[in-house]
Amino acid sequence: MKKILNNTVLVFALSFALSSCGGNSEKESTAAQSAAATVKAEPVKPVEPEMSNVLALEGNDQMQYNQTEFKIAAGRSVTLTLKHTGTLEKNAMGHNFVLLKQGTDMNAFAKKAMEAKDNDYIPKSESASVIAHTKLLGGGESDTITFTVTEKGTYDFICSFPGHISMMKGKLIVE
Ligand SMILES: [Cu+2]
Repeated sequence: MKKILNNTVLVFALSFALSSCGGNSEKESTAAQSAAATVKAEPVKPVEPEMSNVLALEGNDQMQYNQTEFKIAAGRSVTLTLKHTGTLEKNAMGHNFVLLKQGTDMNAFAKKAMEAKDNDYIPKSESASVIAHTKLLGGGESDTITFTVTEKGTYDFICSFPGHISMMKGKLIVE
């Protein structure tokens, strides 16, 4: 998106430069127009995550992840690093990454998680629903985990800190 904006700005700047220059011929302005048309006609590609086995995820003080979709290969070991880029403490704005098995009701899980403060909001009663999870992090902290998902499909990941699931959730696509 940023790149497209930059291109648009560049084209505007270019056509302005061409049209404002005194000896501007019709040919030049036509060229500028067709350049603008070319850029505008460029299809806006949907943001498709690339398949990777090294995943980087961030959480911030605004209760947001910076990514909501990852794509990985089935049966391949994956490393995920969660970084809390904010400054708020774990008690106020803690973040984690919890990858849930398919078929898990993530809202029910999150509800149970609220009662599991003593275990960093990973409810022991629901451990069978968890494929992998990071530590609960405060501002400036990070944690790296390694896991493998063998079955193809789409999996939910959430931050299980109380209330955060409303904003902090995403999909892990296993192909
Ligand atoms: Cu969180």
